Amino acid sequence: MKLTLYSGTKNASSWAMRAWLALKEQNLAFEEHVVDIRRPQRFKNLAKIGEFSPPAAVPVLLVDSQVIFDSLAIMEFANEIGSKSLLPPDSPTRARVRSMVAWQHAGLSNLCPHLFFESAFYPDKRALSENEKKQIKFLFTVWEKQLSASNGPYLFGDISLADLSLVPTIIRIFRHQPDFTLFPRVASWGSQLMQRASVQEWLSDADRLEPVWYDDYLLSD
Ligand SMILES: N[C@@H](CCC(=O)N[C@@H](CS)C(=O)NCC(=O)O)C(=O)O
Repeated sequence: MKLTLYSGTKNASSWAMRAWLALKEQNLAFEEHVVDIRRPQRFKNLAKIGEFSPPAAVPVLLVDSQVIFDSLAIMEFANEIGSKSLLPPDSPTRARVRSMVAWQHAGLSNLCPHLFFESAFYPDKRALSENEKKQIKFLFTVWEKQLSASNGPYLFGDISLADLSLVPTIIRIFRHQPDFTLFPRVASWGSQLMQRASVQEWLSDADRLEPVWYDDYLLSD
């Protein structure tokens, strides 16, 4: 079975990162094609993806000649064929992991459109707005509670798709110096996640790239 991943520019493609992480965490060998999704070449490059994948977006995984699109489907596929399990063994907990993943996939919060992935790689970060701090506090409260219930080190004990799907969100929040005072478990969970070999491999490439600048960043919300 030959796996070919059409990924995206590493400091701009949070969705591709999720799929890529799941494949790496499962030790699956794959050929990677990084699609340059920066403007203006983005449009021409994604149109080419549209020739074989209906959403014309990345990530896309080819399994031999079969097309799997959407990060979530790719993550689930990696979980199924890889050597370990990224979902817990019991059904209710497995469903709760999927709840977290689905929440993230459906947008999670109003944070991401303002604190976009690209901003995690800007050399100079703006301060978080009061609204962003409020939303981060809410997410941290949810995660702290879950980490306390599972006793960590990851959200549901062992690493799962829930943790991997949240990595890009963690990166953009953690790199904007949030207040961890009330959230020690979140601080250590996020740091541990960011130290994983797979995440470090992606970040070392992403950090070397020219930042993808959007003026909107300075408007916050
Ligand atoms: N729901 C999709 C979202 C994919 C997505 O929006 N990818 C971005 C790059 S990170 C993209 O290719 N956007 C192009 C477009 O939406 O036109 C997934 O999870 O894979």
